[in-house]
Amino acid sequence: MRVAGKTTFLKTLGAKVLPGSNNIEEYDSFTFNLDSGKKIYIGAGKDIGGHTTYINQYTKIIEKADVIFYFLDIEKYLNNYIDPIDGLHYRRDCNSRLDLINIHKDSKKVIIFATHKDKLMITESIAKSKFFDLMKDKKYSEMLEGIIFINLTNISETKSVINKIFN
Ligand SMILES: Nc1nc2c(ncn2[C@@H]2O[C@H](COP(=O)(O)OP(=O)(O)O)[C@@H](O)[C@H]2O)c(=O)[nH]1
Ligand SMILES: [Mg+2]
Repeated sequence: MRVAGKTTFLKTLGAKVLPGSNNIEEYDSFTFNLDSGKKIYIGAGKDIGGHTTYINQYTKIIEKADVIFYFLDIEKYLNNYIDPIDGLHYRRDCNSRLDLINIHKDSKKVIIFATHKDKLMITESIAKSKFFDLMKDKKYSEMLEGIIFINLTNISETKSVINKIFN
């Protein structure tokens, strides 16, 4: 999703993101060193915006990926945010992307980040149960089971989550 924290996450991983054209920024391959000593190799790529125009590239992006990371702003999701400029309904927009990922993911691992958890006015466990309740009848509800609630502006929290995911 747009402004959910994709670039923030990529930078915490260690990508050196260079500005390009059309809202697309490029980065070279790099490695992330896990606390265990293991290294994760991240291939060069593009940091594209979450704007709807990129939705038609989702299939291609998913096919090329080894692991799929999806970022949504949980505060906007739970509060049913409507964008004042384009009128997009956050939930609907988010759900249609989840559906698309679910359709094309094959056997790939999908990791879903519920970002901006620090903006919630309720506890994480209440937020989680509200979220699961909203999603319980979705075709992709199983894909959401391991959802990670996170504050991506907290670098040590993010690094610890990365270590958990890849160990
Ligand atoms: N409070 C808070 N801010 C966040 C979080 N994740 C990202 N942000 C902020 O949200 C804005 C958009 O993040 P960015 O990484 O550029 O989103 P992108 O459009 O998905 O690449 C930036 O100002 C980030 O600092 C979070 O978990 N909590
Ligand atoms: Mg970005």
